[in-house]
Amino acid sequence: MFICFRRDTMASSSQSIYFSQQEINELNSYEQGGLIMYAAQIKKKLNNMKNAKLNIAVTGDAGAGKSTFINAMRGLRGCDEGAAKTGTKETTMKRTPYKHPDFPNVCFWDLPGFGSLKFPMKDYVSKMEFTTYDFFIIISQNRFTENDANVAKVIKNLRKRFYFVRNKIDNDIRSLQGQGIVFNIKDKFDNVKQDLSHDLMGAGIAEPIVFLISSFSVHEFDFPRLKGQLINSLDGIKKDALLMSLRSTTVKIVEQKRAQLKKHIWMLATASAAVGALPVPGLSFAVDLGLIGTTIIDFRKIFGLDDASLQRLANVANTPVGNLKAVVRTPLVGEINEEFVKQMLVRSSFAAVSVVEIYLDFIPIIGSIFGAVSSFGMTYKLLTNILDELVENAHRVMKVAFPTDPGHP
Ligand SMILES: Nc1nc2c(ncn2[C@@H]2O[C@H](COP(=O)(O)OP(=O)(O)O)[C@@H](O)[C@H]2O)c(=O)[nH]1
Ligand SMILES: [Mg+2]
Repeated sequence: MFICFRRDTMASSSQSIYFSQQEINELNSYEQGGLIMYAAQIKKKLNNMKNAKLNIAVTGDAGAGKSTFINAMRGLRGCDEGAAKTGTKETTMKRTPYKHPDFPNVCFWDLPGFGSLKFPMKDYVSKMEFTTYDFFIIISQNRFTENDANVAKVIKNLRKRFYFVRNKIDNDIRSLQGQGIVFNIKDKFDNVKQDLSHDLMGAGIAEPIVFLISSFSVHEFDFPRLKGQLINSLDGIKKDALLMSLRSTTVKIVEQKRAQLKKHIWMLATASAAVGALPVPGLSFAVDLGLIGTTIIDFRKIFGLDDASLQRLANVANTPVGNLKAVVRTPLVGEINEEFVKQMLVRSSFAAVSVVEIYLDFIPIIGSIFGAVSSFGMTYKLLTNILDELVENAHRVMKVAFPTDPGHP
């Protein structure tokens, strides 16, 4: 088998998104030690990636829509199991955590608005444990207040990021329409943003970033742009944690997930070929069938193609789940066990494996070792095919769920 390595956009090994230079040096020092040590290290990294924690704070006055926003980010409606209660009077002065239903390492923290509390800012900052978050969302249902600006200043001093989210924009649009006012939505949005930015700058925020959203419409207004900005503001494994947890509500998100997961596959293939690899009857090479099975299940969840995710998407998109399931055309959504994985490998081993393009996060010195191990190439190819198949299905599902997304081919 001929294998050609492709390093994607990486200019040099020091620019790995997942590995520090020290880790790369360590990995490359295994040249003499062989594949097993190397692969064990890679597997450790995969586990770290899976367990990467992300803590997102959402603050703002009572009634602004914090709980509804948190539910939207988790793909839930207010009535769904595990959803944050909405429309209720805030009775707690404590922060409340809401884990993502599928990716519990991603946690949204509902913080009572500073304005509703009777204690000074420094107490608010320590009680709400400001130092523990990766970034902050400051949410309002109309203009931002001085309290919002003061909270932002504290966050800035902590060298953390914050975003201003003006929620309930659907109400504004409805109210204009109700009055028979003709307006251009882009101009209207620009005006609202200018006003909000003006207020915030007046309160001492240098370059406020403002998004206009409706927490009821995750695929409309600035919601997709907000998600994009949040993803881009993070690096490495935290970036992946957020991206993978986001519901596949736009073509862009699905494609970003595909691009990012492609960079995981060489690691998964290395671990499968070396760490838990066992000879498989009927195959001429040893692989870790369990790891491949778990990976398929993880990928499926990431693209929202498991039963629970499809149901949640149907709820949010207000479409019968049967309409979504009708366009799913892959056996990858059924039961995944080791026998299933083996059959896939047996079938794919008949396909010609001539050139495998491998996306590497960095060029390992022992890169040539992969070429010698056919189980690496087979697993790599299998997982790449699986990823592409799931992505095609995710696109079909989304086209039914959100037919207005302009990104559809
Ligand atoms: N029209 C509209 N209503 C919203 C939106 N977000 C929240 N709401 C409603 O506003 C009320 C307060 O929302 P909630 O999430 O409980 O606010 P919280 O007190 O900040 O947690 C509830 O009745 C929500 O249904 C939105 O984007 N658009
Ligand atoms: Mg609430």
